[in-house]
Amino acid sequence: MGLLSIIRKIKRKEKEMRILMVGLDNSGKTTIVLKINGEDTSVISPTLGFNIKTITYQKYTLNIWDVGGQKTIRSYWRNYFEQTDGLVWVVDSSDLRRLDDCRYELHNLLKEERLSGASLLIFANKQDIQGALSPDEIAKVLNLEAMDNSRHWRIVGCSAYTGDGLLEGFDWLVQDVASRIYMLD
Ligand code: G3D
Repeated sequence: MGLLSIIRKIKRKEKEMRILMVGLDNSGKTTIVLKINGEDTSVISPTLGFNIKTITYQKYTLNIWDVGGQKTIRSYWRNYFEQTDGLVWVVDSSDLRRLDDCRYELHNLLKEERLSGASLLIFANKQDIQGALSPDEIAKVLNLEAMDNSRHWRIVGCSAYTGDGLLEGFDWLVQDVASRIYMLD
């Protein structure tokens, strides 16, 4: 039995998924994880290293890795790629100045071989802020249509403040990952 089959078997038993949350700093990654887990989002400090949160979502255990996005630590993202089932790329849709940077970092990340099989959810976050770009506009600016055809991806507008869109996004991601590693059970 190959290593991949063994990993699949263990995961199937535990119904675990490994989710990597990335994006530029300040995009709202930590707030999203707290909100989805029903925790207080009023006091948040920037993620300097990484946080791991294990949450139960539907019938799955999600191990969510929330990795800091400051420019100086982006080169360390690659240390977290191994065995990633789902990738969540969080965008601050109101930070128009940094969208070029955001597009560059996303496409750079997607070149990574070890992430080639991961389902990709893009959260167009901070939709509650006036002037924020819509998910369609974000998709255009980030040039998402240029992505590899084999990639499973979706963009969902959300607000980590109000919680709007978070379940829609995670539902899609978990179902998409499950359809690959648990054969749709
Ligand atoms: P990060 O983990 O990606 O670095 P954080 O981002 O979760 O630390 O969030 C960065 C800042 O954005 C925080 O504000 C947080 O409250 C705010 N934020 C996150 N999501 C939303 C959202 O959906 N809407 C709005 N309006 N703000 C959001 P502070 O003031 O603590 O820096």
